[in-house]
Amino acid sequence: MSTEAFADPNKQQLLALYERMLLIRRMEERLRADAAAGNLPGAVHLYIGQEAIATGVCAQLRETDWITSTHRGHGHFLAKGGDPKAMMAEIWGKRTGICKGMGGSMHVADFSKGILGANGIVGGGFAIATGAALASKLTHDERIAVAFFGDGASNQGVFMECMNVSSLWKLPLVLVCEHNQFCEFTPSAQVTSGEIADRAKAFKIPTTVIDGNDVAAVWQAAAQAVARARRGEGPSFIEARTYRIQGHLEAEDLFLAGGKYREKQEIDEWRLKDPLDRTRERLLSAGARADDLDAINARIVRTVEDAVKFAQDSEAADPELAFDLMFVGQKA
Ligand SMILES: Cc1ncc(C[n+]2csc(CCOP(=O)(O)OP(=O)(O)O)c2C)c(N)n1
Repeated sequence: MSTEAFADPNKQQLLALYERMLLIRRMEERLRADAAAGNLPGAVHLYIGQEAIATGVCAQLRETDWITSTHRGHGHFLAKGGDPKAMMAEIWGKRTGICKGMGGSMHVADFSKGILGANGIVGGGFAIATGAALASKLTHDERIAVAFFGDGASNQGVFMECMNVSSLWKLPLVLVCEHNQFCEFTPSAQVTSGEIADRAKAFKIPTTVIDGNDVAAVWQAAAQAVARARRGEGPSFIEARTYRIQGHLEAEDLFLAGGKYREKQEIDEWRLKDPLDRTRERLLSAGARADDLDAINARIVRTVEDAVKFAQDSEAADPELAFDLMFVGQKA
């Protein structure tokens, strides 16, 4: 990308980033526990270890900007300002959920916050974000669109189509590839040829490859890409290198049936690069007090407990609603 200089987040900004990452982490740790206990009605794909990416990017967005997400979408939803209670209730399959409990983990969405949805279709967000960016260009409303996607999704053909038109038409789009090293139970190197950034370069889209576990690096790269999109100069591509700490989905052991696709040692090595620990260290070096950081954590823990209680106390989703929500006017 360009060499335009963007400042590092200051201490206040870093604190806000840390708090948002903590929210995502603590929400998901609770989901992990509830998945293991068999309390959740569906599968959850956790974002643990990747929090810096959604957080750093969404911190550069306005509430009116659009994002599209993936099957691993809780982090994007929360980073863009989605309500923790409504998300938790959705995952628990409750009427008070953000989609009335009809979508579950892979469909958390809130159009009022620009969250166009998590998506169970790998690569399903590309065309939605490109369409949103086209709409924004046609209506001159200054909104930009961000598509979050995995390295696996970059092998979908629609990725090329969306890069082609967004570059040609200079759409206000930011493509954020979260390279977490795996595509389900297969290491990326076995399914993805060459460098993903080279695919974007072929369409004359500016690219940058960054450490996705460094929230300040993500924040800066996003600032640059967002500024370019708002200037009407077209799309940018960010590849954020990271690592999926949890399984592809909780309970993956059942799928693997004793099989193995990575070594524990590799996971432990990446734990040492934990984005939250690194941000905490950075804050302490910048003069933050450990007590204050612990107080933020305590506040977040209460937020998560409230969200879980709200979900548990809510009524189960109403299957009858499927007729109204999916087949408008078709009710028998
Ligand atoms: C169109 C489509 N093909 C295949 C799948 C099955 N599937 C679900 S997740 C996944 C891997 C996606 O990998 P990546 O995009 O890197 O995201 P990650 O899971 O690593 O976050 C696959 C192949 C799907 N959901 N949709």
